[in-house]
Amino acid sequence: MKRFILFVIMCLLLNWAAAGAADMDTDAQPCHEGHEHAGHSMDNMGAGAQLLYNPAFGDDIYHTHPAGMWMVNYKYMYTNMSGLRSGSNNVDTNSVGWNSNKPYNYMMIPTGMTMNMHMFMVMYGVTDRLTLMGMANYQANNMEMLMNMGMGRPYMSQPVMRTEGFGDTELRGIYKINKYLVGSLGLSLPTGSIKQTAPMMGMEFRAPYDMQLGSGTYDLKPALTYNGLSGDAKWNWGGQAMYTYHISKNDGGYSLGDSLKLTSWVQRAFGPAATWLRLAFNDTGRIRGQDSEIQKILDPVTGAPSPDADPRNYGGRRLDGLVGASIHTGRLGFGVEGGIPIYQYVNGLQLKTSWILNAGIQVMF
Ligand SMILES: [Cu+2]
Repeated sequence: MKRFILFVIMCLLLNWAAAGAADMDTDAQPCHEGHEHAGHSMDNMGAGAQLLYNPAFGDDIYHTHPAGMWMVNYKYMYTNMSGLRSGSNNVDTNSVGWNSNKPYNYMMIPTGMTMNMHMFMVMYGVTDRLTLMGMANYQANNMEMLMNMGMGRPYMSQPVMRTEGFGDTELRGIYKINKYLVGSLGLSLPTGSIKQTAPMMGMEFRAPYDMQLGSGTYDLKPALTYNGLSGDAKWNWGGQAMYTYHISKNDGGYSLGDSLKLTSWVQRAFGPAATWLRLAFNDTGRIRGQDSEIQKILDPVTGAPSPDADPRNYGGRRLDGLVGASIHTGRLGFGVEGGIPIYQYVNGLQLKTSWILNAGIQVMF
């Protein structure tokens, strides 16, 4: 609830920023008329004008297209997690072990994880104000773990736990409210599996929540985006607030925590290239409910207790700083963006994010 209230407040702020920008607008910018969005102006905007690319190779920055225009985008998103954290403190592997009076009592100790996501997105401008978007993704997750059986026994490395497959599918309607503001509503369909399995200690379990591929629920994802462009079209800046609401519990008996995502950026164009700085903040709640199959991992006798099988070890807040660059040739654009967390707070005991990389290619026609 507090996240949703914060989402509403951020929307009011974005609205206020847009109203302020409209007030400062002079009538001396005729070249901007008819351009739906800086990131998608395909024609030259006259002397000194630049084609600006959306910093959409990282988080999606929602925008509209002119009627009849298509955009197809492929994006690769990589997340590298390494080491454990509790709250905002790092936790040494030696503080986690089984029945040996360590601060954290677990047999399985995650030490690192990589997430590879391939995203495919299609957009189409139905009218000059309304754009529809569809997005699918394919993911591959790998987790490295140590095992500790206590009683002074050593930490033993375990085979990498892997899951792979299609994730959830998103459909989104995007509406251009005015020159600066875009409102949108996404519906996420539960196409990603929540029943991936993984072997641990020679037994087959349903894999922990973070190794599953989807939310298992229909999710509503409203967003509001503010986008500004300087008079010479060289500078582009903006902000976006998005909320994810999991409508119900899934077949497994739980729902992932609702989340608030805020991002803001400043971008500068240099001829056919552009470079940007971006901040991205994410606040996600704990998992509500539990999956009785995943819960079996926590059984001290027949399981392999691992922190990520406990729904209390989910959610938290993270602020990332990112830098990116893009280049375009005609209808084709390429972009890459890298980032590291500036601030990271996790509920309970979790792996921490160490760096992220996004790279994409998009074509408009
Ligand atoms: Cu687009």
